[in-house]
Amino acid sequence: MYPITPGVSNLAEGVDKTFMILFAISLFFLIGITIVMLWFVYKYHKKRHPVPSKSKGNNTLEVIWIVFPTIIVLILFYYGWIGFKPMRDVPEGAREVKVIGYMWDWDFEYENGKRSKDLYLAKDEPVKLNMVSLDVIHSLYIPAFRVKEDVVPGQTNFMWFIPSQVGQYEVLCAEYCGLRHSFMDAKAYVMEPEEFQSWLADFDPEETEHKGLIIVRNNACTGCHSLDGSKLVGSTFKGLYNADRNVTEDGKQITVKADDEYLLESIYEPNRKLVEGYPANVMQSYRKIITDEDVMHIIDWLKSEEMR
Ligand SMILES: [Cu+2]
Repeated sequence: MYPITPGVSNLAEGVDKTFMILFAISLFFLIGITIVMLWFVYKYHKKRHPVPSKSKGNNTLEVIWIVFPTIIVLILFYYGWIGFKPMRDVPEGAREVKVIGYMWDWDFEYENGKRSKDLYLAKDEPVKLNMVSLDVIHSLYIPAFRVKEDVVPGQTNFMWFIPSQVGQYEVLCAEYCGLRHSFMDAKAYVMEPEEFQSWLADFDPEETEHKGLIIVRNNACTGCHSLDGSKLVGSTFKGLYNADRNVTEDGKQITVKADDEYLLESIYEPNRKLVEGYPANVMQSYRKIITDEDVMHIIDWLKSEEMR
């Protein structure tokens, strides 16, 4: 359940005003048309009007129903434009955050290289999100800020806003993107600027993660393969190295060891030896995407203490 929060960004007022005007006009016509319809059903019932009458047209009516709707759509356009225009005008000096969407998670990267799974923001500071997708079309949606923008592979989209209230808000994917689309959520934390600065500074670029893990994460492998032993769309990476695997190869069931050779093959030809309990043809070949050298880093990482 998402509580209905009031809009807490500089863009919220324009969006909410447009929505309310649209809603009010729709409600007016819903009620108006329903009443007239019910009245006509009563008034022109066959019992009271056994003989249909002829009508010859009515110029006054014609003019009214051309002019009125035109005025209404122009009003809608005006408020839509007034609400939309500021969304495209990014103020100078806005903090830039890179957003990486992939099946099925979000990564946020800040100017100093710090990365996070949730979005951290400073209150009253403009932020511009530069958004890319590693696979299919996603859509970054933060209802409380009244912002939503598609994240399209092969291009960088952006949105910007100024969060105006400290708090914790929902971040969602609003474009159906596959099996675990509904898991593609995160939080947006709006903090006081000083608090945000100390959060941002709490990061040691020297303290790098294992290269294999970085490759695995950058290729979005973790969308399907967990790091903690839980079963997702694919099997987990935890404890994988040298484990026995019950697989089907050419229709025959065999048991193999997840050694270097098997791991390399599974990345390049994932459907050749299919592990029991997992569907075929879900994973594509990474031959053209992950180099032999990168595979060696991944295997090295799978051998490491944290993954055994
Ligand atoms: Cu998505």
